[in-house]
Amino acid sequence: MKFSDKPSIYFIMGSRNSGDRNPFEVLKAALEGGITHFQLREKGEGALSGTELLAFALRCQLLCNHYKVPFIINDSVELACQIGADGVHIGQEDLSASQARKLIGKEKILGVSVHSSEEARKAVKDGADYVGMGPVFGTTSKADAKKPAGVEGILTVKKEFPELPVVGIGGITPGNASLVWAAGVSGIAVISAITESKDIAGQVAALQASSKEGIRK
Ligand code: 3NM
Repeated sequence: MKFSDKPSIYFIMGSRNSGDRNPFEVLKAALEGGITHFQLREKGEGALSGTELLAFALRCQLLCNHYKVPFIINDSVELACQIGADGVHIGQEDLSASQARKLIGKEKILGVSVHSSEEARKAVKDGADYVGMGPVFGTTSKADAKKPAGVEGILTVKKEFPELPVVGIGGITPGNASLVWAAGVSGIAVISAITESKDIAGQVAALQASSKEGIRK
């Protein structure tokens, strides 16, 4: 269930990301298309909370379980533990990765967003299974996103930690993903490339195909 040698297509979505479409239909189409990981990231205006978020998360989890795709929760270790999610993803502003690892146990997936080698070093020490690095390109999906960083940071982290799975994020599409794969990532994480696509399964296939254009290490 953790990161493997297979290129990972890591889909991220919350209830506010699917526009006019039913989020469960979008998630189902993405799962059908072959995403390898799903992260529930509930943010923004009108974000669900409490029992509504719990119900939403449980439906997403059921779908992911059906397709045997790891179900990862952004930020809330509490929610992840409550429903037995497969993992959590945390940022630098959340609780520390070592605290998160203690709370979720050894078997669950722990992902940490990092922006430098120093943060990556700490994430590794704290027990992260993978790190997310971004935004690689410009993104409109994250209100407080930093400036696009390109792939330099990814190259630096991969040099120091060749075995550490790195997932690139931010503005990634089938058209530019090969640049990210070429930097040595294990996976690419996307929101809008999938949520805004008319042909979701085709888009997931195109993201997968892009990994063959890049030179994966
Ligand atoms: N985190 P899209 S960028 C959730 O830089 C998220 O850490 C980022 O959405 C980071 O694929 C981002 O639509 C948004 O650009 C990714």
